[in-house]
Amino acid sequence: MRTTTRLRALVQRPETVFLMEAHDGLSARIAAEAGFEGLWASGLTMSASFGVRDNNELAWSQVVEHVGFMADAAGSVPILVDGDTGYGNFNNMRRLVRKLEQVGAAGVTIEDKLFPKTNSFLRSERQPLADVEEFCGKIKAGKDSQGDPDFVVVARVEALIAGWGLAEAMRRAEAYQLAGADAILIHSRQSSAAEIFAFLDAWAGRAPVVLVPTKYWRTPTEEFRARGVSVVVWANHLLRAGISAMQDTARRVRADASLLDVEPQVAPLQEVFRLQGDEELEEAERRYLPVARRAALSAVVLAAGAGADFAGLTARVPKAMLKVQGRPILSRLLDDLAHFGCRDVTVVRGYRSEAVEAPGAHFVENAQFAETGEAHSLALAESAIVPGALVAFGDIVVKRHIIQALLEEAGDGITLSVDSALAGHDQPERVRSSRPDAGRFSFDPVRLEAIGDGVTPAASHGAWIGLLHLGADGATWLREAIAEARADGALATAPLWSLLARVLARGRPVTVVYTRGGWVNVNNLTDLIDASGL
Ligand code: SPV
Ligand code: MG
Repeated sequence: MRTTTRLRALVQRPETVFLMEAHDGLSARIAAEAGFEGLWASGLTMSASFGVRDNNELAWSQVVEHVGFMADAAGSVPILVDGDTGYGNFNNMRRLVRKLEQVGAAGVTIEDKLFPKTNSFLRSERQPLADVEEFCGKIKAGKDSQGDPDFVVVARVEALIAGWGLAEAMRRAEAYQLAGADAILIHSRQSSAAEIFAFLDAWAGRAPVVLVPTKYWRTPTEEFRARGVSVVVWANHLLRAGISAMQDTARRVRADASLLDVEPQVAPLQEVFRLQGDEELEEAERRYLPVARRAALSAVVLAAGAGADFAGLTARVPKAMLKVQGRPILSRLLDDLAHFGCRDVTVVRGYRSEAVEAPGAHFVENAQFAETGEAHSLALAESAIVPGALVAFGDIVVKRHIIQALLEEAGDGITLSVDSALAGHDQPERVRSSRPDAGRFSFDPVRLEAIGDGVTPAASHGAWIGLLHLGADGATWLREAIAEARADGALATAPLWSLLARVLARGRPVTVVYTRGGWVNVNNLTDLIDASGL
């Protein structure tokens, strides 16, 4: 149902409806969540929330734009907009109605004062009233320009506010009803509802009546219901509640120079995100974003090994800390990962662990690095095997385009970077896949068919470079493989590729992304020199 149709039904039904004031998208959502059937976009509180006066200091177009945010936030809950005097003559009113409809407002109230208006509770007797005939023309113009037949136009009578008395209020209300107003808002600044009730008695239900009991707030709500009042507007209470809470919080934080006392009292940040609708965005990201960018990127880097062939260079540091072009291999790798948004890094260290530095990383210690292998190191970091995690050897130097290509292809499963330049070579991480690297783009994913000892060097299509991405399923599959290897006693000394072979053996699809060179696995001095050339 359209919000206009909803508001019209609320105004026309016999029971009283209560509209809650809102002044921005957040308060609109809060009021809608509280269960209000309709909202009042108050001129006073919208102005106040901008820090300006209720004297048309906000331009009409700013109000319209602002109401658009409120309508988005309120969803199916209709908004009656306080349109002040219509911001000019009949012509301005026409444009106001058309624009309010476009941003999703369900109705507008205009008051019979002069532009620029003053709030009804300020210098009330001095407030000039509009000429009745001119104001009737404005109502007609508004009704004639609405595109949606259910859009509601409320005419607000300010005769009691300005001290003109009941007879004048009646004369105006009758004229406005005849001009086509859908309802009459009769306003009062008295602390008792006596003059409002006198009006209601005289009016005798000729058209729906809207009340704003800001000043006669003591009146029991039952009295409004009993008199058949159509709409009661709680016109400014969310803003005022916010002012009190903000003043109190500001004073306390200022006095304490600390958040200790305040933090438990204020809405949790999580509540802010919820009200902003973050959950919907997360859901949309699952539908529309490439997989690799959905989950926050994290990494597990295996850097426990000593590295043998370095002519004494690794006497005090593990090979991941050897420098390539002046920077440790590990630092380079972490910088490259950070470039792609990876901030959450777990480094498994073992040999000379005190020499492994990686600012911001979590460390996991593999004290048995000498007797264990890669799979054991990875298993120690099992809690970091999560969707969106990259797993990397700590001794690889890669060009960034390799990481980029991997992330672009990454799916829900497991995706590996494979160097096709090593096809036919006798590499430990040799790979056979569903097709060799044809060097051209293809829509068909390349599937891993076998890895490691299961592939003869001659039959290999390349070698895995020691970098992989885990999607939501992939993280589960890798943990399953670790559990299986642990159960059959193979985990301690197993190479990482053997876990991937286990994943394959369970029939899980593993995707290959080809690269040609552009990386070095640093295993000896020659590799170190090669890596400097990248
Ligand atoms: C408003 O909320 O802006 C109103 C009601 O118009 S009153 O402030 O009482 O005039
Ligand atoms: Mg107002």
